Amino acid sequence: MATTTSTPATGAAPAPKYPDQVTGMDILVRALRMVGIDTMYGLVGIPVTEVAYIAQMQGMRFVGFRHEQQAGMAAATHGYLTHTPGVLLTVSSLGFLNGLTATTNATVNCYPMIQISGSSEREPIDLLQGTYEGLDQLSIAKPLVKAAYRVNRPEDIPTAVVRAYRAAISGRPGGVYLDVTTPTLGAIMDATEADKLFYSPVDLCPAMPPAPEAVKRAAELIATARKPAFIFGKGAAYARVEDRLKALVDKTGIPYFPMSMAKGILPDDGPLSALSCRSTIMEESDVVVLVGARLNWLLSRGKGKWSADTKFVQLDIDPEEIDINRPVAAPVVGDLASSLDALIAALPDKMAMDASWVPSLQAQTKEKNARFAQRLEANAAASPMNHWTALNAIKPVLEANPDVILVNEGANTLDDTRDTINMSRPRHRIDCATWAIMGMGMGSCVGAAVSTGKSVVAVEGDSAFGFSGMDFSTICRFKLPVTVVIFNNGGIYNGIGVNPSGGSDPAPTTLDVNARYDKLGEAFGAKSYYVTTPSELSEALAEAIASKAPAMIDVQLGADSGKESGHIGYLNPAPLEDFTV
Ligand code: ADP
Ligand code: TZD
Ligand code: MG
Repeated sequence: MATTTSTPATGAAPAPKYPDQVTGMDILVRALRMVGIDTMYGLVGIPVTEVAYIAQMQGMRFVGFRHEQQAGMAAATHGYLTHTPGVLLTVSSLGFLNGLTATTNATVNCYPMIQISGSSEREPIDLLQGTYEGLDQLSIAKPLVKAAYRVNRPEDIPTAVVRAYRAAISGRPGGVYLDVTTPTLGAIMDATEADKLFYSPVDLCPAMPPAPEAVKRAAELIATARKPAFIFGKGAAYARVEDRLKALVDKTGIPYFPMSMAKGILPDDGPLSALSCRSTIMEESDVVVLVGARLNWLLSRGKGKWSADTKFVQLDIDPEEIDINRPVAAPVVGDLASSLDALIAALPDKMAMDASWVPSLQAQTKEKNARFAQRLEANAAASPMNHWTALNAIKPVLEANPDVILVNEGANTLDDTRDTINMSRPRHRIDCATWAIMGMGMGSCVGAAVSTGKSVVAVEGDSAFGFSGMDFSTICRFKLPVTVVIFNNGGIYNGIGVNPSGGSDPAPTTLDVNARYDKLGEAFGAKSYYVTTPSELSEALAEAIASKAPAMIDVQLGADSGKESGHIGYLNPAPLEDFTV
């Protein structure tokens, strides 16, 4: 087999004689296309620039970013929304590391993606001889991702791509790292030899049905429960099981509570939605069925308000997830589609549920909703606007556009938006999720718009936006139907922090309440708005969504809007009220 695996130390790499010869880069792109990858997100430079050009040449979309982390967030979102791994392409060293933050975050969130990074030739890396962008990337990636591989020969590329794909998507999905060395990318092979390397892999995401006895155990527990509840997580949204969940809820009449990104799997305002009854479920439910949701910090790890008597049923693909914080009485390990089919079939037509359980949750929902509406109403005309004023203006516009995907990050901006905006469709809410990270905004907008073709609205805290703001330019260059709404209260949590030394440096939480983010939108040619009243905001948002073009809305809030850490201030090590005026 005619391969050239070394690159000359100086001068250009040898060029293949097309069509008789191909390079590792040609093989890589073709292998990706063979498993169905149609889009690559990334940021190019040595040694992967040609990979992106070849991708475009071969009919694949390449979405180039300003920062690798955001390209990675886009790939992760693509994976989550399409059930196909998103692909991120990075250069070596810092480009790799920048992207790795997103691949790690994808792993934590169970989003399938593959980061493909060029890396320098091995020998001088291993002997620490100071090669161009030399870094032992594979070793760094390994502990942070679901799987990591290196390809050292062009003829191994198709196998490596299939393995990366399988690792990303099968079982619990996650981020996969594929290290491709510069000599491998540049290696030249005979085209006819290369042709023999490709194959169509069979059943890339196999069903993993649960054990019948596990289903029976779960069905019996659910059927005999007096105050049961379902908790839907983003694993259920990802698994695309909304029809099965509807059938399950219809059959049992059991109420459901959605985690943040599971909002809309079934309508938030449906008759059996217990969205406002989280505490009651924790305190009173005798049987709680976790469906693609982990009993992690977002559910108080099964402690705190949770009744010690609550029994858990857990439907998850990962057996290691069972019992992590509380004993699970009935684990159902399998893919959700198979598990739900089996569970629905195993459940009797009649449940032992207390006749008063659902009506009591419905009454509570009504009362909570009325109180919430009162709060919105009380703030509706506040001037300057606060988070609630702005959300009251946004709510009717977004709820009238249920097919718009909502991207959301910040502290108060996250918590208050999640609580205010009802969702009615699955996979239409993407947020900072399991790690509560800032810096998923612009990348997620791009990934959502590119992978679905739908319009996207991002509601961003001014701090949160700062982490990814430059990639608003990517939204503009690709002319995506994305509206970015920035809640500018001038800071992390708010803009009224005081430097306790009395010096003139800003407080740690203070940003710039007078910043004009709309001018940033203008800089990249987006339709941009600066709004100071609720009516200006709702008109701007409606117009921006209707335009199906990039738009930026700078929402001027008062600097005093928002409290430290939003709804999770209790996690701070000590109260900091003294530092806030
Ligand atoms: P949330 O933050 O919404 O509570 P998590 O990310 O904590 O959701 O939990 C998602 C869970 O879903 C993970 O434990 C993951 O293993 C599981 N999961 C992901 N995909 C599937 C699937 N296809 N079938 C079953 N479980 C899945
Ligand atoms: N860095 C990263 C990567 N993730 C984080 N979560 C933080 C820092 C800490 N942090 C939060 O947890 S929320 C937040 C930061 C910096 C920003 C909150 O300010 P905001 O929203 O302007 O985005 P509000 O509306 O002012 O609360
Ligand atoms: Mg802020």
